[in-house]
Amino acid sequence: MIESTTTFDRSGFEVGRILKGVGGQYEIATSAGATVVAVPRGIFRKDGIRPTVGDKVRIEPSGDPDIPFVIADILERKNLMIRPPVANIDILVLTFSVSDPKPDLALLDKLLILTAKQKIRPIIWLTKSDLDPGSAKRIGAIYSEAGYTVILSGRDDAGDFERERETFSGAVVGFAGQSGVGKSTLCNLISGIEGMEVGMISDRLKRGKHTTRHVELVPFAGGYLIDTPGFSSLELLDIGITVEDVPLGYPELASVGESCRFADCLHTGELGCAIATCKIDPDRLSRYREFIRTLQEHNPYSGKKGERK
Ligand SMILES: Nc1nc2c(ncn2[C@@H]2O[C@H](COP(=O)(O)OP(=O)(O)OP(=O)(O)O)[C@@H](O)[C@H]2O)c(=O)[nH]1
Ligand SMILES: [Mg+2]
Ligand SMILES: [Zn+2]
Repeated sequence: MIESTTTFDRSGFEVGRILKGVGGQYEIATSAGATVVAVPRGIFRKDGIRPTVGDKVRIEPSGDPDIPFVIADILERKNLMIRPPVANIDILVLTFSVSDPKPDLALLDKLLILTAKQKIRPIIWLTKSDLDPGSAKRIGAIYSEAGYTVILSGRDDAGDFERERETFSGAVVGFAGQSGVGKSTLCNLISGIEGMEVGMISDRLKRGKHTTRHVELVPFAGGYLIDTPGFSSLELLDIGITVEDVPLGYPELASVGESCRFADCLHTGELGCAIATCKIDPDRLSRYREFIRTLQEHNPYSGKKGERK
């Protein structure tokens, strides 16, 4: 149950940001500095619009002493993530453990495509490097050479975070990744507040128990950290990614296109393709081709222009 701590009684609208939602009620930090509880106005449900954590909203008094405010309006969103369900993110920390659980690099590559499409800055954070320092270095190098910001950390050691501390300041920073990788641990470590529940790793299954059950914003350095529940699969088709979007997640492919015979070459076997001259990790390239193939199977007419010429 969310407690209302409101003290302001202004009439008219107030703007705020949704910090969390439980059972159809939303906790909102207002620009006036109060934290209030509000329910959406009935009309949202009719329109199929759901207030989402991170939303900037306009609220007004409801007249009901139990829940004193209603959400009257949702302001235009900069972006909307479905998994985790969060609006208006500046940075998404793609959190992967080098071991326990084993990193799913296809999931990482899919999230890199998604963040590029949504214009969210990705930061790759590899946790548990204490369990396998060699793999941490190897995976970290693949992605930093591709052009991404990579942070390595270990148990009770924020690792490279200090180097990137300024990047986090004033930003709305979400954490996404498989269950048990250490997202809640990182939120606690960075904020210095033991606010997030951290799961126990089951010895038998070597998997994290699904401890974080809802999305929540934690104020940090003038912005917010957003802890989210873990997830294990993401289908590109389900999140609206098309064949043309896939290359967005591969900055290392950006310049090779100029050397390919066709300007819109997808590097999947087209005539005159210059992919052999590109310095890309072979596993990343084969996952890229697999994504293109899967999406083309669902829409055979997309992304084949180069072959038809
Ligand atoms: N060895 C080691 N263990 C870690 C590290 N970071 C987190 N852990 C442990 O991993 C387990 C899972 O951590 P959580 O922070 O709950 O993971 P989560 O990503 O929030 O998991 P969900 O909420 O289920 O999505 C806990 O037992 C942590 O103590 C690390 O860098 N090294
Ligand atoms: Mg968690
Ligand atoms: Zn090519």
